Amino acid sequence: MTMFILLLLFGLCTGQFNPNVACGRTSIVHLFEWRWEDIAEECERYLGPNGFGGVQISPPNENLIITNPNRPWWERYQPISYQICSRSGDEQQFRDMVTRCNNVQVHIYVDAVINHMCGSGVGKGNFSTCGTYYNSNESSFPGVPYSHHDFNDKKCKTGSGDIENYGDADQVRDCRLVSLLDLALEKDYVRGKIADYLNKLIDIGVAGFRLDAAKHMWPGDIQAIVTRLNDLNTKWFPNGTRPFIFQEVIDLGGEGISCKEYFDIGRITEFKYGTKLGIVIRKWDNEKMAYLKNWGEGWGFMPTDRATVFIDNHDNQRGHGAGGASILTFFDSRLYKMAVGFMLAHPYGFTRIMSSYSWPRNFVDGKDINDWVGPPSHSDGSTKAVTINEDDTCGNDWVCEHRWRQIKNMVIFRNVVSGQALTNWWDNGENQIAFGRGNVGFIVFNNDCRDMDVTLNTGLPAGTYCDVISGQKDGTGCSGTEITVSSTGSARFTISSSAEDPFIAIQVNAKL
Ligand code: QV4
Ligand code: CA
Repeated sequence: MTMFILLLLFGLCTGQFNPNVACGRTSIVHLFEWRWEDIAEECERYLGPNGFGGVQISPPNENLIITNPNRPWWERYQPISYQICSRSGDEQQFRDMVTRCNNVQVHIYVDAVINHMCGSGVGKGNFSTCGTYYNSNESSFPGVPYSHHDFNDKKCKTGSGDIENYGDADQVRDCRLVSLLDLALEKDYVRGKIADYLNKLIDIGVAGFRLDAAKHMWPGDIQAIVTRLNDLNTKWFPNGTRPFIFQEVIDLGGEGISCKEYFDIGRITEFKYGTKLGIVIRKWDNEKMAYLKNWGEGWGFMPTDRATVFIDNHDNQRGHGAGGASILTFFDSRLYKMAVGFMLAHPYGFTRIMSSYSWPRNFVDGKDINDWVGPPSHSDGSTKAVTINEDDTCGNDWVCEHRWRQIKNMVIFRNVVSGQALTNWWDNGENQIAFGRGNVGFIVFNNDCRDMDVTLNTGLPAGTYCDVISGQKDGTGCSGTEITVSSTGSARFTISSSAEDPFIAIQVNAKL
C-alpha cells in the first residue's frame, strides 16, 4: 500500500514534466513542416541510430488553405477540424510514422493548436486541407462541430476583438490572437472536443504535446483538459505514463502574464535562453562567454525541471514570435553550431533542436518580406520529399541542421554525460571557456579574436580522445583532432580564432 502511494505520488510529480524519451536519450528535434512519410524514414535511418529521443511535428489536424500569400507555413496554425489531414499527410501515414518511430525508440510530440480556430476574416467555404466546410463569419466549424456558442467573443472587452495590450491578462486570454477565432475553453463541451482530439493521438502512440499559444489560455482551463488525457499507449510506454506537456509561453519579462502561472501543468518554453545566448555569442551588449559560468537559473531563467530550451524555433528564426535580432539560426552557421554545442553540453533544461527548410530571406526596412514562405513544395502545393545526398546532407532545400556533424555529435554527447554535474569550469575572463560533465565529457570554446593554447584539467580518464566537433571516431580511427588526456586528467587545447568551428568536445565513448 505504501509502495502504491509512493508510486502514485511519483507519478503525479513527474508525469507531465517528464519528457518521456527512451532511456539514454535526452533531446528532441523539431522537423518543421516535414511529411509523415519522411519522418518515419528519418526515425529509422538516422534519429534512432544517433540517439535522438523524439520529434516535434507540425500540427497534424486539418487547417485552412491560404493562397494569398501562396501556402504560407502559418496556415497550419489556423485549424478547421481535428481530422488528421494536412500537407504532412493523412491519418494512415500519421499512424505509420508513430509506429515506426516508436519502434526505434524515437517518440512523437504533437504541436497542438487548441486556443483558436482560423482567422475571423477568412470567409466561408471548404478551402481546407480535407475539404471540410467552415464559416468564419458565423464562427461555425461543422467538422468538430463548434458553433458561435463555443467562442469567446462576448467575454473579450477590446474594441477590435483582438488582443491589444499584452499587459492585460484578461484580454490576452479572452480576445483574439491576430484575429484568430478564440475558443471558450471554460466550456465543458469545448474541453471535451479538445481532449477527444488529443486522446486519439495518445492512443495512436504519441508521447506528448507542445501546447501552442498557451499564454492565451487560462492555466485552469489547460489543467482541466490535461486532466482528461489518457495515459500513454502501453504498447510502447510503461503503465500509467502521463503525456509530456510543454507549453508555449513567451515570457521575456514585462508582460501581464508570467510563465510561473503554468509551472503546475508541465514544462514551458524558455525563450530567454536563445535570446540571451544569441547576445552572448554575438558579443553584443558587452556580453562575454565567461559570464556563462552561472548560466541557467543564475541568469533569471525558470527552474531547470520546468524548462524546454532551444536556440531558435520556427517563429523566431524568421522574425515571428519573440527574441528579436539576437536569435541565431542556420543562416549564421558558425555561431549557430557553437550555440547549439553549448546548449547540448550544458545541464540546464530539456533540449530541442531545430531542423528547418531554407527560404529566400529578404530584408526590407529590417523586416524579412519572405517570412511567410512555406516548405519546399511542388506547383500543386504539395510538400516536397526530404531527399538525402551522398554526404548525408539533405536535398530539396531542407536544411537538416540535426544532421550537421557537430550538432548530431553533441546530441550524442548530451546522452553520454546525462546526469553528470557541471565540473572543472575554466574561462579567460573573455570568450574562451571550458567545462566538464563529471568525468565523462569536456568541452572548450574559443569565441575570442585571438588564438587559444591552454592546458586544462578535464577530469577525464587518461587516454587519447577524438574531438567530435572537427570529426568523429570511426571504428578505431578518428577523422578529427586527437586530444591527449594525461594521467592527472589535464589536456592541451589549441583553437585558432579562425577555425571553421572554434570549439572542441571530447567524451568517454569517443576515446580511441
Ligand atoms: C492579420 C492581422 C489581424 C487581422 C487579420 C485579418 O494581424 O489583425 O485581423 O490579418 O485577416 C497570420 C498572419 C496575420 C493574420 C493572421 C490571421 O500572420 O497577419 O492576421 O494569420 O489571419 C502563426 C504565425 C502568425 C499567423 C498565425 C496563424 O506566426 O503570423 O497569423 O500562425 O496563421 C505571440 C503569441 C505566441 C505566438 C507568436 C507568433 O504569444 O503564442 O505570437 N506563437 C504561436 C505559434 C505561431 C502561431 C501561433 C502561435 C498562432 O508558434 O507559429 O502563429 O497559432 O507571441
Ligand atoms: Ca484564448
